[in-house]
Amino acid sequence: MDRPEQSWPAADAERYRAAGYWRGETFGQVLRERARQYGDKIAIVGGDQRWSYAELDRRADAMARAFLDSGLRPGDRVIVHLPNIPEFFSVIFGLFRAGILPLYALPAHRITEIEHFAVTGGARAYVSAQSHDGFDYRTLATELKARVPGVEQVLIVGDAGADTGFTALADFQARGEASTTVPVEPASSDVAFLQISGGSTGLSKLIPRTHDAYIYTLRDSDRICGMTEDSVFLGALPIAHNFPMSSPGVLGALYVGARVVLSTSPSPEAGFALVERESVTMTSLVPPLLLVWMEAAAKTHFKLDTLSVIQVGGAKLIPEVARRVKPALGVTLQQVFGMAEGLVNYTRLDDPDDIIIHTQGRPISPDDEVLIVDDLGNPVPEGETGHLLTRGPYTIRGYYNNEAANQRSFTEDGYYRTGDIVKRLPGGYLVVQGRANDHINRAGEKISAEEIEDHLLAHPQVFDAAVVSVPDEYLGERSCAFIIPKGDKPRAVAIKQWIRSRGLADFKVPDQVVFVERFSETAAGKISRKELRATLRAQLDGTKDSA
Ligand code: OOB
Repeated sequence: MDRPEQSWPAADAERYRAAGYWRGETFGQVLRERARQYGDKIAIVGGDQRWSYAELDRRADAMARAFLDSGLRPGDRVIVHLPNIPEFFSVIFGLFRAGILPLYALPAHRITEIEHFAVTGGARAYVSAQSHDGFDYRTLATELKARVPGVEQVLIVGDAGADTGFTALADFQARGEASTTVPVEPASSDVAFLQISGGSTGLSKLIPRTHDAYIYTLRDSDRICGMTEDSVFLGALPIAHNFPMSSPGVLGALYVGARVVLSTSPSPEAGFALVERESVTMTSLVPPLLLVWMEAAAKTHFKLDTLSVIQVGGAKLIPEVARRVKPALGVTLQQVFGMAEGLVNYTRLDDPDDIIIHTQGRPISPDDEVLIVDDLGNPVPEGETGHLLTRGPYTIRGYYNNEAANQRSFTEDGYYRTGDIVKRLPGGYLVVQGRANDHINRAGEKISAEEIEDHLLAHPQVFDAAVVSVPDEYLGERSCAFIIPKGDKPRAVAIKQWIRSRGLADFKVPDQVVFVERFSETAAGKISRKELRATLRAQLDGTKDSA
């Protein structure tokens, strides 16, 4: 690992190996092994491409050689900013084999987020698609190269554009095919890639995940979720996110020799056609999408009867909706409560309905340690609500190169402070009650209030700003920006446009803008932003945009 404080203490590591969790496998070896076992069996379906395990293995080899020949070295970081397309896999498995770390960005991210990842991750290359969802990523890449000189190379899936200096991925791979470079296999205890945190306070942090620990979650997730070599998993959510990537997700599917089907849109229109055509057995959704899928299923002419499990997570699923899943879709619902930092909880497929409907599941591992504590850090009595702390065989012990965040987010004895407020039922099942800190969980997308406030404060007509979450029937939570104007009051639409113009993901644009003359006496007297936000949230009560 890069820095000792990010790794597990030697005694814990030894315990996790002895328990058979960490088996010394790397992603590169796993793919080689599956290509040997499954050869021509189709591994990945996306657009008009169908790649077998052997084909993916061959492409990954070529990519690994091309990355090394291009001057990248083991341990370097590369931003992977791709939608749900097969090339996602040739790129990441190529990087894994070369010992280079992918840093996963979400398709919704824009220049400001990507620049932050490039700088904090010290990225040397950027890989994106020509365009997706009406956005041309080549313009982002041009801006990125101008802003961050450390990003030396840009690879584009599709047309790299004239005079951009970018390389088309197909050409890059062809170079790798002609090369004789032999990559050196990384160690299984090495960091395989960097995930990004939801960014509960301030900007997103980078999460180092090792081969050993991540592959362990795939193996046990496959078992818990019933993923076998006969399964067909539909990647409908953006697969760069930890949930559809590994719970058990697309990587869990490949781990066990199943088939991955990729949808570039999470809509039921796109998803249902693929379910019927590819006989999909399992997929994962966030709660608002589940609602849309249930509604659409009542009217669709597509056959969905191969679907047997739908997993729902990323944000709280309310019991009233959970109860309707089986009748509406004829599938088993599995609730998933996880985090990119590690801990993942699942309801088990054979749990009684009551557990499946009312809880967010229990941890993957018998060695996941879960502590529920009060504000002072003392354990609460069993069954009572408190802050969730956790450590275990796949929960990180520290963020990548971020000592300040590590001080805040980890206890001295290595527990990760999740920021979630939960209670624990008999059997270890967790029920999520809310968040301790001010992030907004908008349909599973995490937004840091602080990050948006900083951008609002940069507006010339904003004197002060506070961003809060508001309960929303459809999204779970939406965002509301309270603004004290400076001089002429701007219009709400102009404020929203401002956030967009700052080069941020669209989901971070405040859903609602409310202008106030001042923060009320009680609120203004508060010392912390956190208390101010709480006071403002309480005062909201169905208010609409001010302008
Ligand atoms: C998943 O990962 P992240 O890193 O985007 O977000 C983690 C946070 C959790 O700390 C919690 O606040 C919230 O998302 N969350 C849920 C939830 N699942 C996640 N809140 C309530 N109910 C749930 N079922 O979101 C993630 C990673 C792996 C698997 C599943 C989700």
